[in-house]
Amino acid sequence: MNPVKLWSPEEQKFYNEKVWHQTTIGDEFAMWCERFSENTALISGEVKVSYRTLAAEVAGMASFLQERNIRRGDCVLLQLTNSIGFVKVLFALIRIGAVPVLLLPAQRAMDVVTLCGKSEATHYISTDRFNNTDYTEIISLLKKDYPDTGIITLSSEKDSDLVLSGYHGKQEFIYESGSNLDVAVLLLSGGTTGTPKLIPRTHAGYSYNFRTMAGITGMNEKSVYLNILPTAHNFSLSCPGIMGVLSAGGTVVIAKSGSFDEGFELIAKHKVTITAMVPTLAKLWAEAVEWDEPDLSSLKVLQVGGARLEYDDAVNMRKAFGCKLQQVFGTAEGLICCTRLEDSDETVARTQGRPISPYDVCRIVDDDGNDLPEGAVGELIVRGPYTINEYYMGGDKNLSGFTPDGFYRMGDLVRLTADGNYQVMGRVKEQINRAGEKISPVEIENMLVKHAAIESCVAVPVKDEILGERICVFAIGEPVELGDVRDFLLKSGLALFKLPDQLVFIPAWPLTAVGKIDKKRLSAMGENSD
Ligand code: OOB
Repeated sequence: MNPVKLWSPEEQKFYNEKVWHQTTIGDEFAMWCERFSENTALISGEVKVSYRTLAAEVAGMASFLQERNIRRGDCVLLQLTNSIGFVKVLFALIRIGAVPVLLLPAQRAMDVVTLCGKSEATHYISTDRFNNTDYTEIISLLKKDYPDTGIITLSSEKDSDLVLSGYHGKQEFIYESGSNLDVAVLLLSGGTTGTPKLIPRTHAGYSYNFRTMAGITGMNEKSVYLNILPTAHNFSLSCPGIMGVLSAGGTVVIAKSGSFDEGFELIAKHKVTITAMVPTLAKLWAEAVEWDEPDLSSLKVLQVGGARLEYDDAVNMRKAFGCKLQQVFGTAEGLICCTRLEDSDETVARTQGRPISPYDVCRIVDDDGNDLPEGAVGELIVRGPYTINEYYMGGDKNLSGFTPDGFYRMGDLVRLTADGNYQVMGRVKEQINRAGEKISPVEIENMLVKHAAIESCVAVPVKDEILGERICVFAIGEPVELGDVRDFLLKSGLALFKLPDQLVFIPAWPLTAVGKIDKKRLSAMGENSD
């Protein structure tokens, strides 16, 4: 792994004294397992794993991975569906001091190959097949471009949980603790251009993140967290997510799908106390509550975040779920804001909350980087003890993504309310937020102009009742069907969730006063031509 730009020596000294633990997440994991050894750590289907068993299985897995030549500092691509296997491999890698690159299950070959190159990954760990993704295709492409990358495949047998085929760690794994400023995981950015960027989260910063969120959401040994969103996403991994819940000795129940049928059953059966969803999913579940009448009495906290939550939806959700609602406005790059459990219903429904740390330095600035007066709408920029200072191997993304004085540009337009909470008003960055999935228009456009019938095209977000925003492509050229375009993009390697939902052919581009393509206008046209 290459070096990563960290905080200034003064900041490091201050954070080390006031904020951070001096341990690695690997050390901490071992401590949780010892402290909570008899508690149930994970549940998936009929399988229950105690902390004691988890520690032993992670050690076995770590030994196996070491036998496969994975070493401290190696970057390892990890592309697994939510499962006990995922959690085991994740902590095994972290225990070794290797750095998991957390790919989403839906990531296609093109992204995987590019990220393999960027991270100089030594290994790729995945499963054989899941839903519509054939991982063998990804593997054969990887082998072609990076023949030296080791491939480890987990098979998905046994109640669809992931069991490693041929997995047997023969000897005890060799453990040596690292520095709290080593990189613990590489997360993927929501991404505004093409391939996602790599986000280097250090042990110190990342554990501070999940520990603080665990405190704010009141996690303890009795907490039962239902994991629905992809485990590889920052929300479900550390806000408090799996890591925060395990750090408190609680239980993580792993759902196999996002369906409310399964979810309601799991909540009732395992007395789930907290779960996290994107707004679209929470809305769907809230509607289902009305006619399904599930037993949700154990539920204390419903976290909703990742995309804009409308006021009315927030009100309905709280009623339907009959528990506290918490809005979470965060980013994989660091900063997490959220409403607090003791906030009034009005604050929770109207705002996206406030930073989780007193040491987060947030500013709202105009286009020229000047601070704006209170109450004004501007871009949110931030630095602090768990926000990154650069992307890993970021190149010029490190210039555009951060201010010269080291603040991360969130790319969101926000305003601060009189009671000190943020409201997300819109975006500076070009990005489509489709049900919480962040999609770069440029990526779709670059691929689609290669289609024989399309001369030029622009992808824009269009307001959508179900998805929040849907992907609408405007094109100039010979009209073809949406299905044709989707097939073409899929064959070109675009991820399923990035496929356009709507296609509109127009004779000429609407332009702004300065002659740029008027994307706001296009978004409005997309709404009307549906
Ligand atoms: C979460 O992280 P990312 O990295 O996938 O996306 C971050 C972006 C934010 O910059 C913002 O544009 C949008 O997603 N966003 C929201 C939001 N939460 C995130 N926009 C409006 N309201 C919200 N509540 O999405 C993420 C990471 C950790 C926890 C929760 C979400």
